[in-house]
Amino acid sequence: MPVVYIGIGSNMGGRKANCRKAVKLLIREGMRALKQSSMHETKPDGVKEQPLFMNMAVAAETDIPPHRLLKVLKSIEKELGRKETIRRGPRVIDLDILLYGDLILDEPDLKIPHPSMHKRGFVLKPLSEIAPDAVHPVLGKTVKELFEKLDYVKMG
Ligand code: PH2
Ligand code: MG
Ligand code: MG
Repeated sequence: MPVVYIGIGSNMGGRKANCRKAVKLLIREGMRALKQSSMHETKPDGVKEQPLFMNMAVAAETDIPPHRLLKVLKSIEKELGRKETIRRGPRVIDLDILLYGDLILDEPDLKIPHPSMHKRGFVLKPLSEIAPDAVHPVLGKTVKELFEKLDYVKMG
């Protein structure tokens, strides 16, 4: 079974509780959670005028195929109260597929690896905690290498 890495973020309401609930729901939906990072408070990237985020990452085994998994993540986001708001704006919960084994997928509705994961401290820091040796299949670099290359100061 492939190991999938999911990035989790929240900057509205009980941020830690939202992240914890999301992990529970991932398990309910058939993901076998193998590892969870700790939670990291991070400065908002993109739209700056919004509350600080809580970010974490989870490693899970699953045989749910990628598009089906995307639907599962969207339905969990909805169940936790996420509403459609501005792109990159505040959200109760955000669940993103970062890596799906060594799969490379480039479709309009789903790109794997997540197209900006290698530029984002709030993704790479928690991910490097649980999967420093996971390899980005497009860039051919480990998560640890990608994290070390980042301008870490930007992350907050
Ligand atoms: N998510 C975004 C935009 N900016 N910044 C941080 N720190 N953490 C996030 O999860 C985040 C963000 C859009 O998905
Ligand atoms: Mg996101
Ligand atoms: Mg998202």
